[in-house]
Amino acid sequence: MFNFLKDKLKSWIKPKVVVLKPKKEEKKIKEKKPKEKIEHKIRTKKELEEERKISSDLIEDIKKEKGEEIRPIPRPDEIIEQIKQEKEKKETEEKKSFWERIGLSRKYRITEQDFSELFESLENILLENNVALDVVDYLRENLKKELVDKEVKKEEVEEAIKTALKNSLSSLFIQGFNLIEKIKSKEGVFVIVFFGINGSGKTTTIAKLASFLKQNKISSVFAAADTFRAASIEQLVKHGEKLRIKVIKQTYGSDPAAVAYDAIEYAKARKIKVVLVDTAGRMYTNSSLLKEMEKIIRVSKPDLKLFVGEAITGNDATEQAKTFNQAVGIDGIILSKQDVDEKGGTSLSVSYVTGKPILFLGTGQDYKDLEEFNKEEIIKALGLD
Ligand SMILES: Nc1nc2c(ncn2[C@@H]2O[C@H](COP(=O)(O)OP(=O)(O)OP(=O)(O)O)[C@@H](O)[C@H]2O)c(=O)[nH]1
Ligand SMILES: [Mg+2]
Repeated sequence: MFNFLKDKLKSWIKPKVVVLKPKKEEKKIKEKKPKEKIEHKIRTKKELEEERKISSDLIEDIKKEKGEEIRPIPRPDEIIEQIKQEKEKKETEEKKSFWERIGLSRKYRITEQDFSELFESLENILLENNVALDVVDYLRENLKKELVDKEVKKEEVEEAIKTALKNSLSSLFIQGFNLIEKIKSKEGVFVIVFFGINGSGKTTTIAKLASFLKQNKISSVFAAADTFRAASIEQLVKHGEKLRIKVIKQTYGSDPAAVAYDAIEYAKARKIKVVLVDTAGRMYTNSSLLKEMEKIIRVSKPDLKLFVGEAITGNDATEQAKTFNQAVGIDGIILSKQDVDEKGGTSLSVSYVTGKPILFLGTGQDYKDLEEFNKEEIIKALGLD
């Protein structure tokens, strides 16, 4: 996870090689030099000697008169040369990168211009790594507040940027809840319904979660409410056999809400604590499947509606979560396939965009590959701890 992003953020905070930019323009300034010098050599040698003599005679006269040491008055060509050098120096300064500018002073006040320059490169890194646009905008404003006009010692600049980034990223995550405690605190059966698009990992996640609940001594039953996709019921039955968990099922094409209802009744009768309702994958553009989803919710009155999205699909997963949330109001998010997502932008974006917490990360295909979401772990994985 974050293999790409971690390295990029590291080099953003501390550039390994400082390169003057843009190189080409700098060359141009250097090339200009000899040409302009020639212009000032128009005076003849004789004229220059005369000028110098007048100047040194004048100095001698003043010395005699005032009895003190004075510096010769610069000649016009010297003044022009001096102005040119100062202008060049200023231009070179302006072309220096933020890091080089900082290198010149012991204390540094980060200006808006510094920040824009800094953020431009960060923005590219974030977008390349699937961070949603809304999140990039939020980070820009947040970092700006923390960094602009901040006076930092030269040796503390990296730390200040790192801390600001860490704080901004941390604030992206909505505080979640402890699922085990939530389940235990409810009297009677606790119902969780899982939604998401086709193949996002719903059924596998349900099996992983049942195993997690078992470890916490919480019993569960599966509701095979995906009566739509071929072999979906058999898939859940297989998990049930492996985990020794009862599967409540009907035939393909039957009403998913009725399957969920049966499973809840079964759980009530057998004092089973949790009902895990598997549903068919659906695109939010499919209105009949969306209606079906609403009916499952109406009938089963779930304690939690969880969205399962694939981390690897990046902005698509973030958009799906947003749309499912608008359609049914999700309570939390599980991001599957985090193990194959090198970029990590979905986990940084989805909570901020939906305003809902990420509860678990799917990190593989085994039952044990379900991790409780912890934002500190994310910050650590990004090398910002
Ligand atoms: N690497 C990896 N693979 C996963 C993870 N979660 C699920 N998968 C795999 O993703 C594929 C689809 O998973 P399912 O659980 O069938 O997905 P689904 O959302 O139920 O699919 P539909 O029922 O067709 O909508 C399977 O091959 C899973 O093994 C994960 O966290 N990491
Ligand atoms: Mg499924």
